[in-house]
Amino acid sequence: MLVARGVDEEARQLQKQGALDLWLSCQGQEAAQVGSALAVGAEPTVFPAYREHAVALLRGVAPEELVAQWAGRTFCGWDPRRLRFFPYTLVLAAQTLHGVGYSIGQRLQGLEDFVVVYIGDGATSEGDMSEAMNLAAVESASVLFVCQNNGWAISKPAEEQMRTSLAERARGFGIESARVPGQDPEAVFAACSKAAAHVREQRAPYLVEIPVARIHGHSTSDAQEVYRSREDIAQAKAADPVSAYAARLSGLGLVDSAWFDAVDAEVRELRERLMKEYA
Ligand SMILES: Cc1ncc(C[n+]2csc(CCOP(=O)(O)OP(=O)(O)O)c2C)c(N)n1
Ligand SMILES: [Mg+2]
Repeated sequence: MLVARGVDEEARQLQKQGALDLWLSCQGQEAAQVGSALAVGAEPTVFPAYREHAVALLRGVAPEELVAQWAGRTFCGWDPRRLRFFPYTLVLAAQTLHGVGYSIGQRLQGLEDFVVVYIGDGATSEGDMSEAMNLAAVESASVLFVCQNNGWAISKPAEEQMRTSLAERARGFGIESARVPGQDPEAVFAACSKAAAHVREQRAPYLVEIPVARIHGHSTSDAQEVYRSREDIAQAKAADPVSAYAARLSGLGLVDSAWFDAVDAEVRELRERLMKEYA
């Protein structure tokens, strides 16, 4: 979580300097991403949206590969086949159908068919998501949908987009689901472990909805102060999962300042690597 936070912050700075054209921050969503990624492990193929930076880093995407597309250097940046982490998908919800189709195709060939699809709350309003959930349910596809509900589709609040939770909507399609708060990586890990076991054992889809708090604007081109109350932004910052979990682990005596120093050094090195390559 600390590494993802550091890389994300460096990318934000690089964008301000004009080295990147755009950046979509994952700050506030690290616990949801790390908890879910660690719970599913290395086997499944992951179909991300576009801000799953912590998942990408855990999958082995190098920081300089992660930001390459945002500098306009390439379409993707990493090797999706080798890392089993597909390219970021900017066309909202397109990855849901790609993921379900991929899983079905893998099963037909007798290959690993466990697929994880990441999606935001706003993208679930796209027809593709409904088609993907229905197809996954009908075909009993081994797909875990992980929905990070950060409450916003750019400036459109989630409560203006839906009358039910995503977890409830999934059940309407015949997909089992759970809703777990995204501040605590251990709670996310537990819920996603259960979900992954369901997908593996039942060979059936599952949806986990994870409410998270988006700390920054939708992208570096978005001034969230225009449409979001000061209190709401302050609350998101106060609910920061990275500092909360760091404080919790320190309080329990599980990590000490030497451990934090070592992580800081790793983060500094990665940030310097990014600066050298892009600034
Ligand atoms: C098909 C399509 N329609 C509209 C857009 C413009 N757009 C980009 S991001 C976004 C909001 C997505 O919100 P959400 O799915 O909640 O993801 P978040 O950015 O909050 O992580 C919109 C409307 C797009 N990229 N693709
Ligand atoms: Mg959203």
